[in-house]
Amino acid sequence: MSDSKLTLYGLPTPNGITASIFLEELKAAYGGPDYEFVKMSISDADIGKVHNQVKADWFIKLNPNGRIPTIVHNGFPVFETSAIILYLASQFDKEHKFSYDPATDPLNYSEELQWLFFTHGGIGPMQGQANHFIKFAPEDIPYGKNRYLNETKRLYNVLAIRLQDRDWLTGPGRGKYALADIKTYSWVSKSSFIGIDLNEWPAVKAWVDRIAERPAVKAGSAVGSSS
Ligand SMILES: N[C@@H](CCC(=O)N[C@@H](CS)C(=O)NCC(=O)O)C(=O)O
Repeated sequence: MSDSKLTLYGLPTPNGITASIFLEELKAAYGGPDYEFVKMSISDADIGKVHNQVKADWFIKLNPNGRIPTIVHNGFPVFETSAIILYLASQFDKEHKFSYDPATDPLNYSEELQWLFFTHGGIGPMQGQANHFIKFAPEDIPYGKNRYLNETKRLYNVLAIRLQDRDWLTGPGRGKYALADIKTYSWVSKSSFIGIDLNEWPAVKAWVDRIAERPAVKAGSAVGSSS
C-alpha cells in the first residue's frame, strides 16, 4: 500500500462520510490504504476567499461537478460517492469483505449496484432537497418541504421492507455489511437533521444502530470535523 498515493477531498456531510467511512473500514480490515484528507469548503460565502473551494478552477479539473467527495488515487481522479466506493473496493477490497466480485459473484454484485443506485438516485437527492427546503431555503416553501420530506420517508419505507427479515441490504441470507449499507447509512443516520424519527421504522433504526457501533464508522464519520 505504501507505493500508492490517495487523497480524499471532503467534508463530514452525508456524501462526504460515505467515502471516509469506507476508507476507515478498509484500514481496519486490511491496514490500508493510507490517505491524505483535504478539507473543502462548499459555502457560497467562501468563494474567492477559501483556497479549498469546490468551485475553484484547480478542483473543477479533478471533479467537473465541483462537489465533494472526490478522490485522487495515483493521479487518477474519481467523483460521485458510489463510483468512489466501487473504485476503492476494486482496488483495495481484494477479499471482498465489503463488496462482491462482478466476475465470480455477478448476482450479488447486481444487488450491490441496485441498492447503491437506489440510494444514489433516490435517498441522496430526495433527502438533500428536503434538507435544502427545510433548513436552508431563503423562503418558506411548504410544497417543497412536504414533497421532499414525504418522498424521503417513502424511500425509508422501502428500506424497512428490505430490512424486515435481514440485517444488511445486500448478500445472501441475512446479508453482509457492504458498500450499499455504508452509502445508505451515511444519509439515514443524519435524518434527525430534518426532524425524521427513525422509531417509525424499527428495522431501519436497528440497522442504523448496528452500523453506528462500528469503530471504523465512528472514525470515518469524524474525518474533517475538526481539521
Ligand atoms: N451525487 C454526488 C453529490 C455530491 C454532493 O452533492 N456534495 C455536496 C456536499 S454533501 C457538495 O459538494 N455541494 C457543494 C455544491 O453543491 O456546490 C455524489 O454522490 O458524490
